[in-house]
Amino acid sequence: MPPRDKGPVMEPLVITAALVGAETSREQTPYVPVSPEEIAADAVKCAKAGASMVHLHVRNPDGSPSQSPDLFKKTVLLIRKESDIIVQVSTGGAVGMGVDERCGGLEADPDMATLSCGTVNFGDDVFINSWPLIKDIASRLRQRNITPEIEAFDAGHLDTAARLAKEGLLDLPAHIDLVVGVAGGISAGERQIEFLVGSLPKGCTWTVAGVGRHQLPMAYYAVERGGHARVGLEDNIYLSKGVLAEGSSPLVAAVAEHARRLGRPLATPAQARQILRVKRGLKAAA
Ligand code: KMH
Ligand code: ZN
Repeated sequence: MPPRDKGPVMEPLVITAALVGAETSREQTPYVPVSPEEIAADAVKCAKAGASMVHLHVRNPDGSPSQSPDLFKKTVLLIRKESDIIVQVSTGGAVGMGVDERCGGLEADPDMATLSCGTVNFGDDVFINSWPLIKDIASRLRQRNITPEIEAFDAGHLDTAARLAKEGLLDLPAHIDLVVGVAGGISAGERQIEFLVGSLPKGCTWTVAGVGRHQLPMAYYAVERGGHARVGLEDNIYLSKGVLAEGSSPLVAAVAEHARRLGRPLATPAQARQILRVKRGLKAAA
């Protein structure tokens, strides 16, 4: 997609690399990292390519999804030895996990964690986020002083975030990830993004995570609109039609290149902490 005309000066771009996920398999792509060492190495490559945040899941040695506190701790430690990139853990985990298991990554003392704000059909499955479960995870994040990233898979999830704030469980403005293109959630398109952005609680920052073939076009659109972008093998395994991305860093590099063409600077991890209102400062390398 060709870059659009340069607009006004925009704030530095935060690129999030979603490295692993719970669903992407080695059968689909040999490039999905599995061990803590592989995940950390990919995180460092993504940081070098221009990402200022990683969104993390972990895997058992056989490749199946895990939310093991020990695997998260090991992975986060390895990343922090090499990089000051923001570490955001998933509290979504995999479909079917209970809330305690989903919150396993919080034991690794991350900078941020996701907070999904509604139930959504997820392909053939259902990703369940009842109101009591959302409140439970929000309370756990608050107790641990971990900054949430709201995950909105559909428009009503933004209303749920506002309701959380009303009940004192979420500070606004917050950072919100607009996930578009999940089969069962809001579809991927510029019109959909415009509606979601127009529906955000006042002052919220936003990222777009496009799923599948929509990933790069939606990321480019977000860059042009002054939002932020999430890419990586969790959501999409292809760099272009039929060409597998060799890890998440080529996808990060594509978004970074698009920003460069538009004259939009990339956020450093320190700038990203400011932009996303991350409560915790830089972690000392272990
Ligand atoms: N794996 C999905 C069911 C998150 O990380 O917070 C949920 C997910 C969301 O990936
Ligand atoms: Zn995730």
